[in-house]
Amino acid sequence: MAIQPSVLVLNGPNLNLLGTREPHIYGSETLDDIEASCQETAARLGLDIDFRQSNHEGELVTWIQEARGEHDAILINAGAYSHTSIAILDALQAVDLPVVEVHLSNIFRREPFRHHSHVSTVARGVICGFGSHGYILALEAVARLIDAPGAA
Ligand code: CA2
Repeated sequence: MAIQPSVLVLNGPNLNLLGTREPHIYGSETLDDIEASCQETAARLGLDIDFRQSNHEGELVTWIQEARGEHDAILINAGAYSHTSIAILDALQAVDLPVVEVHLSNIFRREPFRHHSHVSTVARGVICGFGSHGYILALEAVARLIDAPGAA
């Protein structure tokens, strides 16, 4: 069987707490639930995914750097680092892979400090406000961008 395109799915700080607190903002699913739906979607789309979470900016930067030659695209919810991290922005720029950004909440309906995302300045597109379903929509967008076998 042919090798399938591979997508690195990165989740930033505090997203490991999903499903335990603030369900009115982030929904009641855990990050494991989201990974399971992403794996199902990836199988349908003919993609491999490598799904990870870190609370550490440097670890996310290292994973982005290491994606070169290993993955075909990056899907990222950088959490609060979206709004603050030039280091993650620089790494995404340097790796030169298509980037799709996702947020569970609609960051534009929230506090003004969430309205700007450094990640958005390098992303091919952004999906926000649809809760965990946003990850599915984002994977479908990635599949199209990289011509995955099951892309619509
Ligand atoms: O809406 C999103 O996906 C965010 O990236 C989530 C980040 C937030 O800083 C961004 O502005 C928008 C926060 C993730 C924190 O997740 C928690 C989950 C449960 C309990 C507490 C925090």
